Amino acid sequence: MSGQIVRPYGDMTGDGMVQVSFTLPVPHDKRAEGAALQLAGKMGLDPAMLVHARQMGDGYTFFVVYGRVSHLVDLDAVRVLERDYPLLTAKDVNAAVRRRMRRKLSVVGACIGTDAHTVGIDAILNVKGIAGEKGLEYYRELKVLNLGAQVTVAELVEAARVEKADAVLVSQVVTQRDAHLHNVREMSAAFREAFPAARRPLLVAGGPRFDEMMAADLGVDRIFGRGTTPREVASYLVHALTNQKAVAA
Ligand code: B12
Repeated sequence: MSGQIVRPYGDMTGDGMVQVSFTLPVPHDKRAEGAALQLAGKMGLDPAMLVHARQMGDGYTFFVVYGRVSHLVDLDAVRVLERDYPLLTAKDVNAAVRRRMRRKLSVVGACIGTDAHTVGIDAILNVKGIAGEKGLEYYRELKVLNLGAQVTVAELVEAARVEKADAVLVSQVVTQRDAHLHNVREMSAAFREAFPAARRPLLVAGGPRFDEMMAADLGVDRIFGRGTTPREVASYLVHALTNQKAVAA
């Protein structure tokens, strides 16, 4: 159906215009600008216009190129992970935990590996929260331990054991050399090794550059991407732990 096919919009509906930015390891001169246009051409931008070029330190130039692509987007072929659980208020989350678990739901969170970007996990866990929503610490029926940055997998497993964690929340922001993927795989393997299946905590990974469809591949129960809010996470925990998983007393 033609209504399901769209093209990028730049100056006019359906004109296919897009803007891309990238850096080349060359000093800024005429040849560098030509190189940027060559790359844009190979990426399928035709015509391609250089709209910005600025040297970034010695020997690197940052470019913005505006141009036309001929590709079409088929909206029917788009596959995304839709939220498949209800979004609850804090009051409903607390009530569900009280009613179904009859004890506090224990959450342990950390930023693992060498990653020191704690703003994301803090936004989800700490009272101050994000986007006008309070973090999980605010929920009376959740017991939250935020281990902070650069936590090793061994430390995380041990903390989960001591805290009798129902859920372990891991943040990964740095993606250089796919560190986020390697670290999460290592973490999930360690939890599978350390806990029998029935007692393994729910494993949740989050960060701005994860593909939410990769949970099974990474061995975790759920992935949350950029723009996640604490309420979405609290609602998911309640859904997963009080509906689907046998809750260990
Ligand atoms: C602040 C910042 C820093 C601060 C971090 C301070 C801190 N205490 O966190 C400092 C200055 C220390 C820093 C250092 C570095 N940084 Co930095 N940093 C940033 C910056 C500007 C913002 C990140 C941020 O705070 N975002 C705001 C939070 C709220 O968003 P978020 O993390 O996406 O979190 C949300 C979701 O993703 C999700 N979420 C995240 N985690 C989790 C976890 C769970 C369980 C769930 C459910 C959800 C969830 O929910 C959150 C709320 O919506 C980004 C660029 C950018 N604009 O994003 C670069 C950036 C992340 N940094 C980068 C780099 C390269 C570095 C350094 C390597 C730089 C250097 N050469 O030293 C070091 C690495 C240090 C280290 N060991 O990790 C790169 C990473 C590139 C890559 N491909 O990996 C970025 C993208 C900048 C860039 N464009 O180059 N950085």
